[in-house]
Amino acid sequence: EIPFALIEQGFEAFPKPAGKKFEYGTTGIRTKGDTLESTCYRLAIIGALRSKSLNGKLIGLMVTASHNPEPDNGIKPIDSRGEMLDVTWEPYCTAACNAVDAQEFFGILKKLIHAYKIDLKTPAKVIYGHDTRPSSPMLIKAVASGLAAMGAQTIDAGLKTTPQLHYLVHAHNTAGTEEAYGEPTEEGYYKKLADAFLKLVEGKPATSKLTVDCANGVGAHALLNIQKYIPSSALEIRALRTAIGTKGALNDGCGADYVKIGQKLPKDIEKDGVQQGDRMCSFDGDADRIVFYYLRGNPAQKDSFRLLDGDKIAALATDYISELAKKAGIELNVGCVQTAYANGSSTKYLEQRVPVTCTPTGVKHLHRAAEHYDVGVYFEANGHGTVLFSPDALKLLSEAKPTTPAAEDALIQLRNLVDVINQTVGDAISDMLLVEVILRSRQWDCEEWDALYEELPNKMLKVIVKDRAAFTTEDAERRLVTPTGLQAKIDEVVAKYKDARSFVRPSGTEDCVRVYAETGLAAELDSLANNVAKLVQ
Ligand code: NG1
Ligand code: ZN
Repeated sequence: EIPFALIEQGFEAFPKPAGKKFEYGTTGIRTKGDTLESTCYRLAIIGALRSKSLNGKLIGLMVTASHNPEPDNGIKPIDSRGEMLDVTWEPYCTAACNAVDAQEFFGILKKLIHAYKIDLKTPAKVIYGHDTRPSSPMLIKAVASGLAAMGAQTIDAGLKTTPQLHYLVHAHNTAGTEEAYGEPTEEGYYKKLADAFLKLVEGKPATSKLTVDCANGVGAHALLNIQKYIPSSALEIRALRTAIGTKGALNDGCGADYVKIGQKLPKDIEKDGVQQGDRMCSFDGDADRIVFYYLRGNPAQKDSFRLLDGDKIAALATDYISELAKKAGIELNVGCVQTAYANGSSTKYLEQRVPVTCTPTGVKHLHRAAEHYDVGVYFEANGHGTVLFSPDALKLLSEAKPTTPAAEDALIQLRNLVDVINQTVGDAISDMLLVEVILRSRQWDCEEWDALYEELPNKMLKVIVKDRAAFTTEDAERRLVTPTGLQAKIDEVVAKYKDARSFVRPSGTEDCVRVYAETGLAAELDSLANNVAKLVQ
């Protein structure tokens, strides 16, 4: 039996803001933090049911709003293998969060229990964590209360990066099995990544120091901790924007999103003595994204800023892994997954080397597509991504019998790469180490990496519209279906520009519509973006 009476108490204690409509978006439910208590309480109950439906496997609930402004927050359920929640559960989540009274909420729970034949006697086990936002403690209380009402067994993971929580879920559920992913603790996470990293760079001369913008978020905590396991002789790190406790600092003028969207350095970073050629990177607020950048040529010039985004990381990783597989004499089908936001030049570059898939925005889509390859490299342009090795690939790697020392060396590198890369989700810390390994191994700095291809000038605009739900898309979000007739108008505008591409889609995490524009001619970029945006308004 479901403990309706108990659930109802919490339901009344965490009332839904009147008139507010919640929507399960790109990564769970995300909006202003002070409106989310009811949602957190309700998703905790659904989370407990999800665990029961998976035979009591551990599932996760992460309270974060990633790169969004500090007053925002969100809650994201994590499935038992550390991946995003099964998409077929999303409509139930949306409906549950919008239920106006306890009866409607119970009705949705009953439907869910029936649809997935959930045995309520199965115990539920849920781990939850949060980032550094001021609203997190209050929301965590609502989560804990929902789980308590369900009698779930809980693990309060406290302050974690999003990828750490994904890691913990997967590590717990595989502990003691053949697939054991790692020790299911935060320390275990650091040790696993650090061990693999140290093996990968052993004997390779260290490159120059890496400057890291931690977005004043939880990434600062993780970076500080992993440095306990990676001596500065192996990787010299200069951590900036680490003010976790400072109100209003999170993602403010810094972080991966600020750098990627603005295509510029974190605000005032010159004051930290950043110099031409320095290798720099930025995490986002929950440390699941990373972008790199440096200053090329005269730093006083506007175009000296050079961004090495998710697309460039994908190119770097794809080439490197393909080469290692070849050297190791192993047939691996390496593929790459991108979204419509991938720069046209990166797609062209990758397509000349490996199969490339385009999916809708949101890592849940990329992740699933990447699983179709032996090695699936997936990155959103904004720096969210990872590399997945399929069970078959892992088997090949463990069973291969290399016949030359060079092949053996390549094989060992591949095996260690699997461990340095977070296999559950995009992870800024893990991706940072991956990039450092590849650059070190090639004895490259940013300039050589940057030279893989030249990006087409591109731009993203946010347009506030009355109802973003009026915008629906097809063809991996590259074309609008509704509002009727709008796509034809966009096509007409785009046709006027050379080598141009532009598309419009509703954001899944913010109340806006995004316009992306890309052209062969930098001088025409603003005009293209603005003209498409005008059509949308
Ligand atoms: P939306 O708001 O749906 O565009 C944004 C990012 C996604 C993803 C999510 C989750 C872009 C264009 N969109 O989604 O890639 O990272 O946030 O954080 O960067
Ligand atoms: Zn994030």
